[in-house]
Amino acid sequence: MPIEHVPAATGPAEVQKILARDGCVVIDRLVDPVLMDAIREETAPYMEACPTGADDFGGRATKRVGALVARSESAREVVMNPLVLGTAKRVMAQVASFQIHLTQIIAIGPGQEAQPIHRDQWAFDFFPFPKGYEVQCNTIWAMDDFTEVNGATRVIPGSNHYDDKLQFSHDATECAEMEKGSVFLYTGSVYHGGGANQSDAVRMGLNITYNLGFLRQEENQYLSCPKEIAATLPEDLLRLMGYQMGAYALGYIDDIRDPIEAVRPGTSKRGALFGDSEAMQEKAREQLAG
Ligand SMILES: O=C(O)CCC(=O)C(=O)O
Ligand SMILES: [Fe+2]
Repeated sequence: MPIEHVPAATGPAEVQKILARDGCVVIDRLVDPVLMDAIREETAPYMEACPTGADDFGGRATKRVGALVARSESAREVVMNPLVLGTAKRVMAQVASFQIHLTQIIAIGPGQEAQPIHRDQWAFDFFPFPKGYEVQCNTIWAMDDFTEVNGATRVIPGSNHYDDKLQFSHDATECAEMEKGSVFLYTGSVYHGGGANQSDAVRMGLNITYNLGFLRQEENQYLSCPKEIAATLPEDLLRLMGYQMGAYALGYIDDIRDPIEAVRPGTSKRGALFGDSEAMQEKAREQLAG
């Protein structure tokens, strides 16, 4: 089944309808490509300083730059895109509110192999959400033209209806080719992954995702306890408050750093990247093996 493309003038109800059916859709040329260039410029120093991924899922030739609300004024405009927000509200209509899940420029470098095909909702420690109960509405904006050769996102349209924890090769996928300024929308339930970059240029995508408002702690520990007090607390208490990874990729700060680094620089067990990356990847493999 091919990926459906719709024009920028499409309404949110129509976009949500396609997402419910296919789990994905491309909205062609939704914003002026100049906005993508502005984000690239505003984040260039962070991209320069960002390390490449620590494992195969993150991508060893891939950089992931986050904290975009803080770092890029132009990214804020994209986060607040009315058609995307209108669609997200409909995709997650079963709950009182939704929120930003992550903001991240994914820069896939030349030679990067294809990312394993996955569901983004596996981030929630592989919790088996019921079919049809969407916990995320996700976007990848093309900051470059996305082509099969430079690593455009791969997806299996309709796989939002499949069983959980399945494994696929890239032969089963379609390629989300699109022009710069277009956006690929996809649910947390659709199987997809970054493509292999066989070109000699970096492929930049702007991944902005939204999730259910209730996926959080009841008392907000980060705001209830001032940072000056947090700095005086023992590490095990800090981790219990939430200054730790909740699962493989849950709760990181900025460029995929362990949140304990915000209060205790140098405390992360494996440098700054993905605190317990190997242990959490191992757990993810176990989960997939059933
Ligand atoms: O960069 C892409 O095209 C997709 C990346 C992705 O799916 C992810 O990192 O979860
Ligand atoms: Fe993903």
